[in-house]
Amino acid sequence: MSEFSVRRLDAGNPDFSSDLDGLLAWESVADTQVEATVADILQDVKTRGDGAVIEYTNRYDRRQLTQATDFCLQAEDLQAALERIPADKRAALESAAERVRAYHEHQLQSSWQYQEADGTVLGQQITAMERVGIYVPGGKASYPSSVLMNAIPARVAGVEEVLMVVPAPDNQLSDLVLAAAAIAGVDKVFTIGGAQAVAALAFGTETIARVDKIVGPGNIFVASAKRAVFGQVAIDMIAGPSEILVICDGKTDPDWIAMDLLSQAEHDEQAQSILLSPDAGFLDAVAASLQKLLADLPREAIASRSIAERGALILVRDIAQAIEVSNRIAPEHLEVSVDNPEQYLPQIRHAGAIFLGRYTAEALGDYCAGPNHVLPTSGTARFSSPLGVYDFQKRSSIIYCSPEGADTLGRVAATLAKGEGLDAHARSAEYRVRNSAD
Ligand code: HSO
Ligand code: ZN
Repeated sequence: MSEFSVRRLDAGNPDFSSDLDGLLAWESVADTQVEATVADILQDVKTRGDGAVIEYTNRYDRRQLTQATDFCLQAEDLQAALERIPADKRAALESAAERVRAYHEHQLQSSWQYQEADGTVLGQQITAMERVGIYVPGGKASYPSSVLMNAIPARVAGVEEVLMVVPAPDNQLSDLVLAAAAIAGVDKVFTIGGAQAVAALAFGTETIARVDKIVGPGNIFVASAKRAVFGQVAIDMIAGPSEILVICDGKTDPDWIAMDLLSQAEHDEQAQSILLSPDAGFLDAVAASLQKLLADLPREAIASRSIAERGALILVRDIAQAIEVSNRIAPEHLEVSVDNPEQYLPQIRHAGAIFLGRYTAEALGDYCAGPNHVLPTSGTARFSSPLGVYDFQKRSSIIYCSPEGADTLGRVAATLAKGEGLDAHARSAEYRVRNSAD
């Protein structure tokens, strides 16, 4: 077992504010070398299409593709994967998908309009994007649950075509990922990844139709490519490492809380797990539980590094102070493991997802509670929200002027247009004003 240690902080300490800054500091990797490589790949795919995609895929993923059809999976391939996976896994995926779909149906926005006294109608029309692309990483971060979380909101929004790209390094593909794609209703799957896949989705190739939005996590090349194509297409957030912050009054089983912290720590060494409690004895108990439980985790090496490097157990005065600290951190996941947790909701301002009560393990939200697990990280919950149906819908304004409305509004618009020195605007409005010759 590797050396165990976890940082202890005290919110009552005068240096706490700078301690917290140190704890939260995280460099989102922006590497100019990577950016230059990505720029070349993007340009190459933009000009040479499928040929470039095939070359990069053969080089980086050690494939032997000779033509574009070699990276296209057929509906039968997805169906076959669904039939190959064990029955219990299939049932669990289907039940998670059903719950995620039901939850997201509540997010559907609808068009609205209202009529003014003179007959003018104003409104907003909601439409879905036509085609979106989901990036699914290969290898160790290839999560079937993420396929559901990205594809289902797009489907619920009414997106016509949902494409998915997933690299198959050394021809390895996860059956669970393909089965999840089948269950979520993904239309087409291409077994490509990296910046070349992002480029193909953003610009289109002979085989891959250009999408309107690219969502889903990826490595530094993928993140850098998504940043670079933003504007050409929409993208979701650039996700940082996973985070959990637990507020506990000290009355939950310390093993439960320790395992909740470890559940995010096991994602990667840079993941961040923080516990806030007013009970110093409880912090000691959780530290002991962490040490005991880590020893038996298959991903012990990753989880213990994450806890040692980025974890913290923080003593607070009371739950109110815990919430203040949590608002400052704006965590991706916040567990409130106390009695009557709902009473604290009005004070919680910044968190990607809030898990209320001792029984609500964050892991349930990762898989099957219903809400999305694609959440704002690294403090971005201050200004952004979970991935949702609204990310695949857009709004158009509707204006219908009655003759009376055109008369009233025309006078206002013409006055403002003249003030801006824009005479065609003024005259265009005045044409529709009654007695405009007067
Ligand atoms: N906790 C991750 C999502 C996930 N967990 C996928 C397990 N699988 C998002 O922060
Ligand atoms: Zn997770």
